[in-house]
Amino acid sequence: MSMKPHILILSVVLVALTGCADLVVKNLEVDWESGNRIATAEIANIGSKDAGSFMVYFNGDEDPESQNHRPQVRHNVPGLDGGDSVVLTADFAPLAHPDNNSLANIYQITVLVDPKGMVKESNENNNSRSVAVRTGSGEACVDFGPPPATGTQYGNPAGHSPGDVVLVDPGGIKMSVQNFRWVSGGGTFNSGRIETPPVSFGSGQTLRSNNLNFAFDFTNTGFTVSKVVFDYLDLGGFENLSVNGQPVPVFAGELTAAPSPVAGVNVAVTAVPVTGGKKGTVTLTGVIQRMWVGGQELWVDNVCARH
Ligand SMILES: [Ca+2]
Ligand SMILES: [Ca+2]
Ligand SMILES: [Ca+2]
Ligand SMILES: [Ca+2]
Repeated sequence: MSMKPHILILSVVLVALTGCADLVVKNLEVDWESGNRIATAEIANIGSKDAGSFMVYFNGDEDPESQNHRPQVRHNVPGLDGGDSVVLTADFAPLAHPDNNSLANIYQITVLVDPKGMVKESNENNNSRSVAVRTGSGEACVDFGPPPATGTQYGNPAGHSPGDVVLVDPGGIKMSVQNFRWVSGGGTFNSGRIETPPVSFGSGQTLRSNNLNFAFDFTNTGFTVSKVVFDYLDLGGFENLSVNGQPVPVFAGELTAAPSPVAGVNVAVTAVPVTGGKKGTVTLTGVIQRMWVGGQELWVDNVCARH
């Protein structure tokens, strides 16, 4: 026995009237490793009706909250059918700013679906999800981009003065420029540059020092730094190195002859020959707040601080 036509029509009308969208945050993942500041969320409509246009907010929840440049990424989704889902990505890295402590205050990411109440849903209480960041990652690295753009200048040609902060990494590492000291005494404040070095070294862009020191401040990484590692390429001249402000004045000589320990921090330097010089890795082990490094024909890459 078949359904009578008027009952069928009534059923269709009822479904159309009572059917509702129901937006949910199905999944949320956060990649906060190695300088990444990315959140990825799957938004689903588990209802029976197209949601129409709605907003999705990715909030970087902070402690303490910033007065300005509070980190938030917004998406506008034009529509989502019942049973469908969409994957949205939020890259917080470009939002790093001194006003928000370069994102170092973010302790979790919260995704809010339809925060403006544009969509009527059968359930309005399942529209958010939070995930903690920095789940013991304990690492921050500066790989010299991009950003910054290739060819970015530091020091004298950029109009900088000693002590100027010239780079703040999303991981919280701050880099400033400082005077370089010559082995013979005295010193200068010359230049630095983001570039690809003349000899295969590091990965992608690197930082060049030409009689200029770079000071790295690790006190805003959100963890106690007990190890700092960086790669160097030395194609001539002498280098400078200091750890936590020691020695005074800064060590000037071959990096491979740097004193150890310095300020209670062990300094280990490896070296292998390359055309025109040498390259290797410097490893500092101990509690490290600050480091200065510079040279005359020196390139540096992958400055990493670890818990
Ligand atoms: Ca909902
Ligand atoms: Ca809603
Ligand atoms: Ca690099
Ligand atoms: Ca040298």
